[in-house]
Amino acid sequence: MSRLIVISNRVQVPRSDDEGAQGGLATALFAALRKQKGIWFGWSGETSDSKELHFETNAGVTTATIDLSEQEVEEYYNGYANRTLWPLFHYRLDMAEHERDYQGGYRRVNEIVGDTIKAHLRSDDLVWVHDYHLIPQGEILRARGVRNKIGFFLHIPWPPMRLLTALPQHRQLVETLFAYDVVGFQTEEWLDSFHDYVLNHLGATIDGDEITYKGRTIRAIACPIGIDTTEFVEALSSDEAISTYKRMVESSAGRDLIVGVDRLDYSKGLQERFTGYERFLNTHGERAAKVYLLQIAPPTREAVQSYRDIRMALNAQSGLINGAYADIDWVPIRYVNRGMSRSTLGGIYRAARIGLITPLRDGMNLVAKEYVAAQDPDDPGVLILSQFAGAAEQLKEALLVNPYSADDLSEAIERALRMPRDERIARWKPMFECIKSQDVNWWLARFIDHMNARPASS
Ligand code: GDG
Repeated sequence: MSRLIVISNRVQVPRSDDEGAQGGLATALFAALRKQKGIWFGWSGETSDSKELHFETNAGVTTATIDLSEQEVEEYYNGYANRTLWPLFHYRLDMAEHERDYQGGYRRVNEIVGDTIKAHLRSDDLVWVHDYHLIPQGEILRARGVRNKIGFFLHIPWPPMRLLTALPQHRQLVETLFAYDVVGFQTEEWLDSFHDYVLNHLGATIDGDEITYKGRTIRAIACPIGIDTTEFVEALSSDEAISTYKRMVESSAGRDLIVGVDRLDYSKGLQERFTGYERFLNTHGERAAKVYLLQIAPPTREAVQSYRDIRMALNAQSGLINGAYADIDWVPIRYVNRGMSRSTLGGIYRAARIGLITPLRDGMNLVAKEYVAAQDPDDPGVLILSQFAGAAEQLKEALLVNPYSADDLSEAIERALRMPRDERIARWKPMFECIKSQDVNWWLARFIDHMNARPASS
């Protein structure tokens, strides 16, 4: 079997007791690399001027990391990745910043990564590049003579053509994708947007999965990422998950728990969620006092101003709602700004009558899948899911809502609380079957199969 060489922005080896805001990408990649031998390359998360590669093996996964300089982090990571591409790809043209320095830093760091990795590649390695931080990596490796099969997977949405054209040099960026053998998206919707761009803007030709442009043919597919469902379900029997579940039930004092878990990010729709929940409190007085919302939101990317802004806004909003509606023995929102271990999260999900997952835009959203995985099959809770999360393409039996509409959110909460057990089971079952059959191993195997099916580069 070929080695799998994964390249992603951050290399993070999750541990079961990890309390950080472990991103979905890291969680999934670690599970993937445990199945197939290889190396995981990327930034260590540290800043220094050294470009030495550090190898380490943890729980069967070998990682190789480099540090970046402060300027590189600022231009590549905080700049082009998180101030330019992230907002634009999440349909937030208003928040996207366009600076030449960011673009230059992005290119430079991608070249550093390519130079570093090239020396460690064997001719039959499969190379798999991840996410918006590293879009041009395939082209950079090709320019250094790498002939291996190289795949790219985008974890976030691919924006509609008209939005993408607001990015200076969008064409050059998209053209770099033609250096890969396989390009994967989370959903059919993002794949459609990509098709629209390459067809109507580049003049490429599309034939089924294959796209040909300037003599180069790539395969572009929708390949939705999953969670390690079996492992997640098993972890629910851990002492920590069980004691968390009991603690939640006790501290709920007969009230229904609504849970949200999100990195503190404007794409996750937290302000709109709080507004929708407030609408529910306001319009369902009697029932409202019998529920509470636990929102876990570990801060991320705090070097970027818009992330500091959203944190301040949510502090104020949760304070206002609690001030207006709380009673001497009840607060409507428990708002927690720190990470929890995965087992603790499992216990919380299981105790929650409602999973309220309402991003404004999300490539997939793994929390929705984790919530489904954690439910008691005989008495499951209800998933309320944004129609704009990639996960909505698979989890069709959730209560799908428009996250921008406070009325929609309020009505869905009311409906979920009233939902009889039979209906909850009938909705939960097909969702569980989906996340069980299309789990992280399915995702990995499907992507790798597509890579293997490509002809070797001549
Ligand atoms: C990107 C895309 C796509 C959260 N808080 C804690 C914690 N988490 C874990 C969750 C989940 C993961 O982080 C979050 O994954 P999401 O998919 O919900 O969101 P992003 O981080 O934005 O991920 C997204 C994903 O990549 C994968 O392709 O689905 O659309 O934006 O696993 O459980 N984990 C721990 N403590 C926390 O407090 N341990």
